[in-house]
Amino acid sequence: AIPAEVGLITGSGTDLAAVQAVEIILRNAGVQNIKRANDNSAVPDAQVNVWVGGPSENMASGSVLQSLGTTGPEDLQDDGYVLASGIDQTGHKNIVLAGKNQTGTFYAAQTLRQVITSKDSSYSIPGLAVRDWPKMSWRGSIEGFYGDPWSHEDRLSQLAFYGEQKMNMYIYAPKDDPYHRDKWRDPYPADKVAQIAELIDKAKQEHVEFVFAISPGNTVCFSDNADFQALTAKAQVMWDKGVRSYALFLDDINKTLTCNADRTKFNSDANPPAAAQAFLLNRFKTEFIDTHPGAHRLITVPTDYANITTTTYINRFSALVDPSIIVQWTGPAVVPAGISVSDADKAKAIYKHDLLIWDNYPVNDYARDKIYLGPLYNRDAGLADHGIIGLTANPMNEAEASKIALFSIADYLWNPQAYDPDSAWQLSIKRLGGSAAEALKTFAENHYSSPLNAKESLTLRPLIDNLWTVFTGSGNITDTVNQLVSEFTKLQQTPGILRSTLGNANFISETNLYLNKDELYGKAGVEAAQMLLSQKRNNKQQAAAHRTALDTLIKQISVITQVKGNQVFEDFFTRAIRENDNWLGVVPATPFPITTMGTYQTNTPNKMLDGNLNTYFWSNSNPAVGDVLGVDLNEVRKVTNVQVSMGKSGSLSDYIHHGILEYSVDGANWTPLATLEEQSEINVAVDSQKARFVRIRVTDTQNFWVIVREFKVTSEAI
Ligand code: LTM
Repeated sequence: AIPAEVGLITGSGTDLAAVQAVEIILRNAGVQNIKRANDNSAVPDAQVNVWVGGPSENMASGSVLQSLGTTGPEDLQDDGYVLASGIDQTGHKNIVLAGKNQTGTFYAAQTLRQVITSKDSSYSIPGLAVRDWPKMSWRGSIEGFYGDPWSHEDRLSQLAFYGEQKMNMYIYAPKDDPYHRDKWRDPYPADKVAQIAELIDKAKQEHVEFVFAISPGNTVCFSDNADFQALTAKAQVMWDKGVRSYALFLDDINKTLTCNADRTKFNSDANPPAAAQAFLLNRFKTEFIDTHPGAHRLITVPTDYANITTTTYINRFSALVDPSIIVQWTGPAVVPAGISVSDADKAKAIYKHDLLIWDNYPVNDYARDKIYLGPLYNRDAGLADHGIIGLTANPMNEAEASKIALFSIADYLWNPQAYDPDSAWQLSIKRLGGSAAEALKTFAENHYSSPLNAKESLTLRPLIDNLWTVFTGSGNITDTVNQLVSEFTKLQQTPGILRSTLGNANFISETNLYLNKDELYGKAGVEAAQMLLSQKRNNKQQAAAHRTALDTLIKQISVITQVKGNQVFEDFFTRAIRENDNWLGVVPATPFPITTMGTYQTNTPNKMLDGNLNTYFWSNSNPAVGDVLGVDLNEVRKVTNVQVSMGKSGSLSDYIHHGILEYSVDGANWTPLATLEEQSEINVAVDSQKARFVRIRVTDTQNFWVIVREFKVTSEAI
């Protein structure tokens, strides 16, 4: 048990931020009196003594660790630590936080916070010995997105969060900070310098490396002295404020050399832009980094940054750029579905430099109507052993909401072997949600999927599927509907609960429109489920009342265009309305297109059912794994043949390259008909199977959109 009075023993070299953190942790654990001492004075007379600092900071901690039967952190790698608690041979209770270095001690404090438990307002710590160290050397974020940069308050809050999560790098590179990119030559105004200086100090306190980045590539004359002076002058201002790490970024620029001096100097090279860029990077390295003792390795990102096969540009860039410079790489794609060790090996072989991943998750600058509140997926555990020295994640413009994903990323980076995305996510929700964790979970799981990992509405989706199974077959419809209603009611109440109890005003304002839309989705879901129940009970009056309410809510939802619709809910409402129309006899039971993909221009899904091979459905992006398209026959029929024609002249590759053709009676349980690999024309005879739905489900990623000229299902009435 943690008593009301504890001793706190520090050494002359003990990390101050660690001591401060320990004091706050102890106070939060009910400690009222902290008796301070240092390592060469008498040990405080307290029931529990807390020793902060490893042998390099606090002379006494080694022997206390020994008396607890634990060895010190000396053999750990940098930033590792030992956290031990127990009773020594003389019966004294001790807690020791011993880092290999100061950062390690700071991390021991972060772990101390996590291992204290509370029950009935008393606090305790288990007897333990933790020996812990990071697998990945650099773990952090890069504010590298387009659109509204984070506010100063956002950044301070991020840095505090990184300290807690043992992340140690923050790269300042907001694309739309004018002084970072467009007006890179202009000095930051004094008020901005003052703010950045505050960030630098905060980062230091949180043991986070603050990397100051400039993106001059669009307008710089690479060989020009005046431009070089402008660059170093800007870097010097930040040096004076405490920056020791720099990045010069060259992503998303035109490779054409814009000034005569560059053309004269580099045009004879095998790749002039690579030669020009390497010249500037190397000059900055020798004339700025090397002349500033204490400066850390320069970081860059090349213009081809998402490759695993080489280009002439990459060949020259990697040959010419000084080997000490760290190169950022986004993985095998700009927004990759995953990053494997084989990708890392290929990247290392072509870039030939230490690689720091610029991970474009959970960034949403290319989809400003979505937020990604799921964990990081599909990064191989072994990346650190394959030339990757770290990973900085590019987050969303929504800073507070980004913390859910960043939590999982910190977890992955510290110990990739033990990383489990789903449990990291659960823990993240628990820590960030506090007493509102349950509501935060409901909210987050309905905004879960990254574009490449379609896993939306984790709780509601199976309940909706189950409803359709029971609705079209047998089972207790009342219970099934009640379960769904209760979950949709939870969704409806979630925004109110988060607004009143999350205690994070910035999270609420960032996600306000999402919360508004979810509240309406919750209400609409209740109405849709109840409409279907009334229909089953043949209660026309009640069904009509729910239908009217549903129609009104759907209109209100559609007004919030700034937030993309939730496909699971939209599909549920579409089908519920169709079931209702069919029941009322409003529309004849004609086949209806189903798809989870968006539409390009006017090439709407109904065009794949119009019997005309010259018109087609065209998706507006590459399909994600799990995306579907097909037909709802509107009643169960005997299917005898399925014929699908995809792609068209001029866009021959626009078809589903990897998929499964499958059918279903209820729209929830599916039976495979054929595996589709690289087939744009499909013709499958079916042995009079009973089905109402036939679809193709995407099973792998591809870099082509999808065109379906015709999706023809031949069937007979039962
Ligand atoms: O990824 C890189 C290297 N550059 C840009 C980022 O600034 C941007 O945020 C992401 C996501 O849109 N894509 C990029 O290409």
